[in-house]
Amino acid sequence: MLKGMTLTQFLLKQKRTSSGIDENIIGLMEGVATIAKVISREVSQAGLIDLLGYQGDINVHGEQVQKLDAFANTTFINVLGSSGFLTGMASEEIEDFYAVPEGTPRGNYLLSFDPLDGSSNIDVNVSVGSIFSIHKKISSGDAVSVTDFLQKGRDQVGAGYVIYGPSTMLIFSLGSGVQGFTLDTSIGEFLLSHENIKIPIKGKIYSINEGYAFMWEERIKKYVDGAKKEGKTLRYVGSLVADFHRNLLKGGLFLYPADSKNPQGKLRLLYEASPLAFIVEQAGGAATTGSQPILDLLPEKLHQRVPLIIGSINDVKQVEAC
Ligand code: P6P
Repeated sequence: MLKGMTLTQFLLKQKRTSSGIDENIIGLMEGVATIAKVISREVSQAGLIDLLGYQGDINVHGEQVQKLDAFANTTFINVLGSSGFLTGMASEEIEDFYAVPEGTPRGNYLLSFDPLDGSSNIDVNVSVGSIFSIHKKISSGDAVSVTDFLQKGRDQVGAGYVIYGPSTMLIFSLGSGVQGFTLDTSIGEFLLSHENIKIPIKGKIYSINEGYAFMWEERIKKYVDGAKKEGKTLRYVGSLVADFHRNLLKGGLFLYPADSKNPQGKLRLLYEASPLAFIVEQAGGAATTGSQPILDLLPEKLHQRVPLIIGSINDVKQVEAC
Protein backbone atom coordinates (compact mmCIF):
# COMPACT_ATOMS: atom_id res chain seq x y z
CA MET A 1 0.00 0.00 0.00
CA LEU A 2 1.65 3.22 -1.18
CA LYS A 3 -1.10 5.64 -0.11
CA GLY A 4 0.17 8.54 1.96
CA MET A 5 3.60 8.30 0.37
CA THR A 6 5.15 11.69 -0.39
CA LEU A 7 5.87 12.59 -4.01
CA THR A 8 9.61 12.31 -3.38
CA GLN A 9 9.29 8.84 -1.82
CA PHE A 10 7.09 7.72 -4.73
CA LEU A 11 9.46 9.03 -7.42
CA LEU A 12 12.50 7.42 -5.78
CA LYS A 13 10.57 4.13 -5.59
CA GLN A 14 9.62 4.50 -9.28
CA LYS A 15 13.31 5.07 -10.11
CA ARG A 16 14.17 1.75 -8.53
CA THR A 17 11.55 -0.12 -10.56
CA SER A 18 11.36 1.81 -13.89
CA SER A 19 14.41 2.22 -16.12
CA GLY A 20 13.01 5.36 -17.73
CA ILE A 21 13.06 7.38 -14.52
CA ASP A 22 16.33 9.29 -14.03
CA GLU A 23 17.42 12.08 -11.70
CA ASN A 24 16.38 14.70 -14.26
CA ILE A 25 12.80 13.41 -14.35
CA ILE A 26 12.67 13.28 -10.57
CA GLY A 27 13.99 16.84 -10.37
CA LEU A 28 11.54 17.93 -13.06
CA MET A 29 8.55 16.43 -11.23
CA GLU A 30 9.68 17.96 -7.93
CA GLY A 31 9.88 21.29 -9.76
CA VAL A 32 6.34 20.88 -11.06
CA ALA A 33 5.20 20.16 -7.50
CA THR A 34 6.85 23.35 -6.27
CA ILE A 35 5.21 25.30 -9.09
CA ALA A 36 1.85 23.79 -8.16
CA LYS A 37 2.25 24.85 -4.51
CA VAL A 38 3.15 28.42 -5.50
CA ILE A 39 0.29 28.79 -8.00
CA SER A 40 -2.14 27.15 -5.55
CA ARG A 41 -1.22 29.73 -2.92
CA GLU A 42 -1.77 32.62 -5.33
CA VAL A 43 -5.00 31.22 -6.82
CA SER A 44 -6.48 30.77 -3.35
CA GLN A 45 -5.56 34.34 -2.38
CA ALA A 46 -6.21 36.03 -5.73
CA GLY A 47 -9.33 37.89 -4.69
CA LEU A 48 -7.58 39.25 -1.62
CA ILE A 49 -4.36 40.55 -3.09
CA ASP A 50 -5.94 42.14 -6.11
CA LEU A 51 -4.31 39.82 -8.62
CA LEU A 52 -7.64 39.62 -10.39
CA GLY A 53 -8.62 41.63 -13.34
CA TYR A 54 -6.85 41.96 -16.63
CA GLN A 55 -3.18 42.80 -16.86
CA GLY A 56 -3.98 44.42 -20.15
CA ASP A 57 -1.72 42.09 -22.15
CA ILE A 58 -3.01 40.00 -25.00
CA ASN A 59 -1.50 36.51 -25.49
CA VAL A 60 -0.61 34.82 -28.77
CA HIS A 61 -4.22 33.81 -29.26
CA GLY A 62 -5.64 37.31 -28.90
CA GLU A 63 -7.00 36.43 -25.45
CA GLN A 64 -6.81 38.92 -22.60
CA VAL A 65 -4.16 37.64 -20.16
CA GLN A 66 -5.36 37.48 -16.58
CA LYS A 67 -2.67 38.55 -14.12
CA LEU A 68 -2.63 35.02 -12.67
CA ASP A 69 -1.93 33.58 -16.15
CA ALA A 70 1.17 35.73 -16.35
CA PHE A 71 2.13 34.88 -12.77
CA ALA A 72 1.73 31.14 -13.41
CA ASN A 73 3.78 31.34 -16.61
CA THR A 74 6.58 33.21 -14.84
CA THR A 75 6.54 30.65 -12.03
CA PHE A 76 7.10 27.79 -14.49
CA ILE A 77 10.00 29.65 -16.11
CA ASN A 78 11.57 30.75 -12.80
CA VAL A 79 11.36 27.35 -11.10
CA LEU A 80 12.38 25.15 -14.03
CA GLY A 81 14.05 27.46 -16.54
CA SER A 82 17.52 27.17 -15.01
CA SER A 83 16.96 23.95 -13.07
CA GLY A 84 19.34 21.95 -15.24
CA PHE A 85 16.65 19.40 -16.16
CA LEU A 86 15.38 21.10 -19.32
CA THR A 87 16.71 22.38 -22.63
CA GLY A 88 13.55 24.24 -23.55
CA MET A 89 9.99 25.13 -22.65
CA ALA A 90 6.85 25.91 -24.68
CA SER A 91 3.99 27.78 -23.03
CA GLU A 92 0.50 28.77 -24.10
CA GLU A 93 1.46 32.26 -22.96
CA ILE A 94 4.61 32.57 -25.10
CA GLU A 95 4.50 32.84 -28.90
CA ASP A 96 7.80 31.06 -29.53
CA PHE A 97 9.50 28.38 -27.46
CA TYR A 98 11.82 29.34 -24.60
CA ALA A 99 15.37 28.03 -25.06
CA VAL A 100 17.33 27.59 -21.83
CA PRO A 101 20.23 30.04 -22.33
CA GLU A 102 23.69 28.70 -23.24
CA GLY A 103 25.88 28.61 -20.15
CA THR A 104 22.84 27.76 -18.01
CA PRO A 105 22.68 24.13 -16.82
CA ARG A 106 20.63 22.16 -19.39
CA GLY A 107 19.02 18.72 -19.18
CA ASN A 108 17.72 16.44 -21.87
CA TYR A 109 14.01 17.19 -21.47
CA LEU A 110 11.48 19.66 -22.82
CA LEU A 111 8.42 20.91 -20.99
CA SER A 112 5.32 22.14 -22.82
CA PHE A 113 2.64 23.60 -20.59
CA ASP A 114 -0.52 25.58 -20.19
CA PRO A 115 0.35 27.45 -17.00
CA LEU A 116 -3.19 28.25 -15.98
CA ASP A 117 -5.98 26.73 -18.03
CA GLY A 118 -9.53 27.94 -17.60
CA SER A 119 -8.30 31.26 -16.28
CA SER A 120 -11.53 33.01 -17.28
CA ASN A 121 -13.04 31.11 -14.33
CA ILE A 122 -10.67 32.60 -11.77
CA ASP A 123 -12.81 35.68 -11.14
CA VAL A 124 -15.78 33.51 -10.20
CA ASN A 125 -13.81 31.10 -8.00
CA VAL A 126 -14.24 28.04 -10.23
CA SER A 127 -11.52 25.35 -10.33
CA VAL A 128 -8.69 25.99 -12.77
CA GLY A 129 -5.60 23.96 -13.65
CA SER A 130 -2.08 23.69 -15.05
CA ILE A 131 -1.31 21.08 -17.72
CA PHE A 132 2.18 19.84 -18.64
CA SER A 133 3.84 17.51 -21.13
CA ILE A 134 7.40 16.11 -21.04
CA HIS A 135 9.36 15.02 -24.11
CA LYS A 136 13.00 14.04 -24.53
CA LYS A 137 15.19 16.26 -26.72
CA ILE A 138 15.70 14.55 -30.10
CA SER A 139 17.58 17.17 -32.16
CA SER A 140 21.36 16.95 -32.45
CA GLY A 141 23.61 19.51 -30.77
CA ASP A 142 23.13 21.26 -27.44
CA ALA A 143 20.60 23.86 -28.53
CA VAL A 144 16.88 23.10 -28.65
CA SER A 145 14.94 23.44 -31.91
CA VAL A 146 11.23 23.63 -32.64
CA THR A 147 11.30 20.03 -33.91
CA ASP A 148 12.03 18.95 -30.34
CA PHE A 149 8.59 20.25 -29.34
CA LEU A 150 6.73 18.97 -32.40
CA GLN A 151 6.83 15.31 -31.37
CA LYS A 152 3.90 12.91 -31.24
CA GLY A 153 2.04 12.68 -27.96
CA ARG A 154 2.73 8.95 -27.97
CA ASP A 155 6.43 9.79 -27.48
CA GLN A 156 5.87 11.75 -24.28
CA VAL A 157 8.07 10.67 -21.39
CA GLY A 158 5.42 11.89 -18.99
CA ALA A 159 2.48 14.24 -18.63
CA GLY A 160 0.08 15.52 -16.03
CA TYR A 161 -2.00 18.31 -14.63
CA VAL A 162 -2.65 20.20 -11.42
CA ILE A 163 -6.22 21.02 -10.44
CA TYR A 164 -6.67 24.01 -8.12
CA GLY A 165 -10.03 23.11 -6.62
CA PRO A 166 -11.40 22.46 -3.12
CA SER A 167 -8.06 20.70 -2.78
CA THR A 168 -4.98 21.01 -4.96
CA MET A 169 -4.14 17.76 -6.73
CA LEU A 170 -1.24 16.72 -8.92
CA ILE A 171 -2.18 13.93 -11.35
CA PHE A 172 0.55 12.52 -13.57
CA SER A 173 1.92 9.52 -15.41
CA LEU A 174 5.53 8.66 -16.31
CA GLY A 175 4.38 5.76 -18.48
CA SER A 176 3.54 3.24 -15.74
CA GLY A 177 0.00 4.16 -14.77
CA VAL A 178 -1.63 7.31 -13.40
CA GLN A 179 -1.07 8.54 -9.86
CA GLY A 180 -2.93 11.24 -7.93
CA PHE A 181 -1.33 13.29 -5.17
CA THR A 182 -3.23 15.68 -2.92
CA LEU A 183 -1.54 18.71 -1.35
CA ASP A 184 -1.54 18.63 2.45
CA THR A 185 -1.21 22.36 3.02
CA SER A 186 -0.48 21.87 6.73
CA ILE A 187 2.88 20.27 5.90
CA GLY A 188 3.31 21.52 2.31
CA GLU A 189 3.59 18.01 0.90
CA PHE A 190 1.85 16.24 -1.97
CA LEU A 191 0.71 12.87 -0.58
CA LEU A 192 -0.34 9.89 -2.73
CA SER A 193 -4.13 9.81 -2.42
CA HIS A 194 -5.27 8.15 -5.68
CA GLU A 195 -3.02 5.20 -6.56
CA ASN A 196 -3.06 3.76 -10.09
CA ILE A 197 -6.15 5.61 -11.33
CA LYS A 198 -8.27 3.73 -13.90
CA ILE A 199 -11.13 5.45 -15.76
CA PRO A 200 -14.41 3.42 -15.90
CA ILE A 201 -14.86 1.92 -19.39
CA LYS A 202 -18.23 3.68 -19.68
CA GLY A 203 -19.65 6.72 -17.91
CA LYS A 204 -22.99 8.36 -17.22
CA ILE A 205 -21.65 11.88 -17.85
CA TYR A 206 -21.07 13.83 -21.02
CA SER A 207 -19.37 17.23 -21.06
CA ILE A 208 -19.88 19.59 -23.99
CA ASN A 209 -20.87 23.23 -24.46
CA GLU A 210 -24.43 22.77 -25.70
CA GLY A 211 -24.57 26.46 -26.52
CA TYR A 212 -22.71 25.61 -29.73
CA ALA A 213 -25.13 22.82 -30.75
CA PHE A 214 -26.21 24.79 -33.82
CA MET A 215 -22.59 24.73 -35.07
CA TRP A 216 -21.87 21.01 -34.51
CA GLU A 217 -21.39 18.46 -37.25
CA GLU A 218 -24.19 15.92 -37.60
CA ARG A 219 -22.45 13.05 -35.81
CA ILE A 220 -21.86 15.13 -32.68
CA LYS A 221 -25.54 16.06 -32.68
CA LYS A 222 -26.36 12.37 -33.11
CA TYR A 223 -24.09 11.34 -30.23
CA VAL A 224 -25.51 13.99 -27.86
CA ASP A 225 -29.09 13.06 -28.74
CA GLY A 226 -28.22 9.41 -28.05
CA ALA A 227 -26.55 10.31 -24.76
CA LYS A 228 -29.68 12.12 -23.62
CA LYS A 229 -31.88 9.19 -24.61
CA GLU A 230 -29.55 6.90 -22.64
CA GLY A 231 -30.17 9.09 -19.61
CA LYS A 232 -26.61 10.43 -19.38
CA THR A 233 -26.23 13.63 -17.40
CA LEU A 234 -24.56 16.81 -18.68
CA ARG A 235 -21.77 18.28 -16.58
CA TYR A 236 -19.82 21.20 -18.09
CA VAL A 237 -17.67 23.43 -15.88
CA GLY A 238 -16.03 25.27 -18.76
CA SER A 239 -12.62 24.52 -17.23
CA LEU A 240 -10.92 21.69 -19.13
CA VAL A 241 -8.95 20.32 -16.19
CA ALA A 242 -12.04 20.26 -13.94
CA ASP A 243 -14.20 18.55 -16.56
CA PHE A 244 -11.47 16.05 -17.44
CA HIS A 245 -10.61 15.24 -13.82
CA ARG A 246 -14.23 14.50 -12.89
CA ASN A 247 -14.63 12.19 -15.89
CA LEU A 248 -11.29 10.46 -15.15
CA LEU A 249 -12.45 9.50 -11.67
CA LYS A 250 -16.15 8.86 -12.34
CA GLY A 251 -16.18 7.89 -16.02
CA GLY A 252 -17.61 9.99 -18.81
CA LEU A 253 -16.79 11.84 -21.99
CA PHE A 254 -15.54 15.36 -22.66
CA LEU A 255 -16.06 16.77 -26.13
CA TYR A 256 -14.73 19.97 -27.63
CA PRO A 257 -15.34 19.13 -31.29
CA ALA A 258 -14.55 21.18 -34.35
CA ASP A 259 -17.48 23.36 -35.30
CA SER A 260 -18.27 26.07 -37.81
CA LYS A 261 -16.80 28.68 -35.43
CA ASN A 262 -13.65 26.65 -34.60
CA PRO A 263 -13.01 24.43 -37.67
CA GLN A 264 -9.77 23.13 -36.03
CA GLY A 265 -11.37 22.91 -32.61
CA LYS A 266 -10.48 25.32 -29.79
CA LEU A 267 -8.12 23.35 -27.55
CA ARG A 268 -4.38 23.16 -28.17
CA LEU A 269 -2.66 19.91 -29.09
CA LEU A 270 0.80 20.31 -27.54
CA TYR A 271 -0.06 21.32 -23.97
CA GLU A 272 -3.75 20.48 -23.53
CA ALA A 273 -5.02 17.57 -25.66
CA SER A 274 -1.78 15.59 -25.87
CA PRO A 275 -0.89 15.45 -22.14
CA LEU A 276 -4.50 14.65 -21.16
CA ALA A 277 -4.61 11.98 -23.88
CA PHE A 278 -1.44 10.44 -22.43
CA ILE A 279 -3.06 10.38 -18.98
CA VAL A 280 -6.36 8.96 -20.17
CA GLU A 281 -4.74 6.15 -22.22
CA GLN A 282 -2.54 5.26 -19.23
CA ALA A 283 -5.77 5.10 -17.20
CA GLY A 284 -7.45 2.77 -19.74
CA GLY A 285 -9.45 5.44 -21.58
CA ALA A 286 -9.19 6.95 -25.07
CA ALA A 287 -8.73 10.32 -26.76
CA THR A 288 -9.44 11.11 -30.38
CA THR A 289 -9.93 14.00 -32.77
CA GLY A 290 -13.02 12.15 -33.90
CA SER A 291 -11.09 10.42 -36.65
CA GLN A 292 -7.71 9.51 -35.15
CA PRO A 293 -6.05 9.04 -31.75
CA ILE A 294 -4.70 12.32 -30.35
CA LEU A 295 -1.41 10.64 -29.44
CA ASP A 296 -0.72 9.69 -33.05
CA LEU A 297 -0.89 13.26 -34.35
CA LEU A 298 2.41 14.83 -35.42
CA PRO A 299 2.14 18.52 -34.44
CA GLU A 300 2.97 21.07 -37.13
CA LYS A 301 2.84 24.22 -34.98
CA LEU A 302 3.44 24.96 -31.28
CA HIS A 303 -0.05 26.39 -30.72
CA GLN A 304 -1.92 24.09 -33.08
CA ARG A 305 -5.60 23.59 -32.21
CA VAL A 306 -7.31 20.21 -32.37
CA PRO A 307 -10.80 18.75 -31.84
CA LEU A 308 -10.84 16.73 -28.60
CA ILE A 309 -13.09 13.83 -27.62
CA ILE A 310 -11.66 12.19 -24.49
CA GLY A 311 -12.71 9.89 -21.66
CA SER A 312 -14.19 6.42 -21.12
CA ILE A 313 -13.19 4.12 -23.98
CA ASN A 314 -16.69 2.82 -24.75
CA ASP A 315 -18.04 6.38 -24.87
CA VAL A 316 -15.28 7.45 -27.29
CA LYS A 317 -16.06 4.44 -29.48
CA GLN A 318 -19.74 5.40 -29.40
CA VAL A 319 -18.92 8.81 -30.90
CA GLU A 320 -16.66 7.26 -33.54
CA ALA A 321 -19.51 4.88 -34.44
CA CYS A 322 -21.88 7.82 -35.08
P1 P6P B 1 -16.02 27.36 -24.09
C1 P6P B 1 -11.07 27.68 -20.90
O1 P6P B 1 -11.04 28.95 -21.52
C2 P6P B 1 -10.85 26.64 -21.98
O2 P6P B 1 -9.66 26.84 -22.64
C3 P6P B 1 -10.90 25.25 -21.37
O3 P6P B 1 -10.41 25.21 -20.07
C4 P6P B 1 -12.38 24.89 -21.44
O4 P6P B 1 -12.61 23.51 -21.55
C5 P6P B 1 -12.83 25.62 -22.71
O5 P6P B 1 -11.93 26.71 -22.91
C6 P6P B 1 -14.22 26.16 -22.57
O6 P6P B 1 -14.53 26.77 -23.82
O7 P6P B 1 -15.99 27.75 -25.55
O8 P6P B 1 -16.99 26.23 -23.81
O9 P6P B 1 -16.20 28.51 -23.13
